[in-house]
Amino acid sequence: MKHIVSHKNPDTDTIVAAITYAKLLNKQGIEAKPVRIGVLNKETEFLLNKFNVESPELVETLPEGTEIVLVDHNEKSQSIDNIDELNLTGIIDHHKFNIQTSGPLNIRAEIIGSTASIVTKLYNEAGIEIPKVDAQLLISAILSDTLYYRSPTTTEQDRQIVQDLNKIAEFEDLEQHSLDLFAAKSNLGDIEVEKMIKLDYKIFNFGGDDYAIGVMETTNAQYGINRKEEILDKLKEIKKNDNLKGVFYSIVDILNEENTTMTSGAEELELLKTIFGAQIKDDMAYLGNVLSRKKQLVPKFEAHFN
Ligand SMILES: [Mn+2]
Repeated sequence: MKHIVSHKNPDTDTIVAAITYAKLLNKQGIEAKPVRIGVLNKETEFLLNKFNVESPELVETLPEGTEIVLVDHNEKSQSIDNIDELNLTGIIDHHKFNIQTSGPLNIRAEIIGSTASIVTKLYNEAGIEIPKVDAQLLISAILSDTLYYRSPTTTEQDRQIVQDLNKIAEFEDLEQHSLDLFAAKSNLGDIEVEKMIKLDYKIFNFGGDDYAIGVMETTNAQYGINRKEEILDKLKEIKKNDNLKGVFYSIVDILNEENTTMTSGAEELELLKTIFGAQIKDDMAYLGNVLSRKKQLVPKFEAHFN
């Protein structure tokens, strides 16, 4: 049984890719099931409830030798804890690659806005009809990962795939659906601050040191900014406890396309000024129209440190 593994701090794209890719394999007569290694975010929870889809099973580790395929990630630090004991046979992803494997594997990687777009192409290449609910999920993941085409990671293919999928999914108003998803994601209630920071959070090695970058994509940036004091305290604490060189937390205002970033200290703030020409005010860095960690934040950090 192949286990389709979504990434840590899962987002809608990785969960939808795991569910729909496992189903595609099932339709091809291959035993497969999706798994997740973290709590669903509010957006994904809303989506699965709306279309009455079961959440992938939550696991911490898998039995030694289990065959796995990674979706929407390829770095071990973002994957299941005992990955080195498992039989990794495939990766479907749209991120930069940073993995060393002990055996050969099937890799499908593209420069495209979402892993869900790639899974749609795999369905089409296999000549297998996409069930309506899967078309609904795939569209949702593409709209989510591209921030309704606002992210610079968006490609013409993503738009075309959504148009084609919508012949099956039949959303009357795609933009309204994206707003519903973003509203669900933005509704954080009184979530504990560390959980909030780590909802969408990745560790990167820049120039030999580990840095963490958390992102809050939201239609209600004020919610995050109002919690500034506790966020700043927590970022310092995480830096110390998790042995990081720096922690960044970007509040991405999806509708106004603005990035406000908080950091674990003054040095990190200074770094943002150097790398991004950020304006610093009230202990926060204003980065302007920087919406994508993958395409805008990480490459600039790497260029700076290398
Ligand atoms: Mn993705």
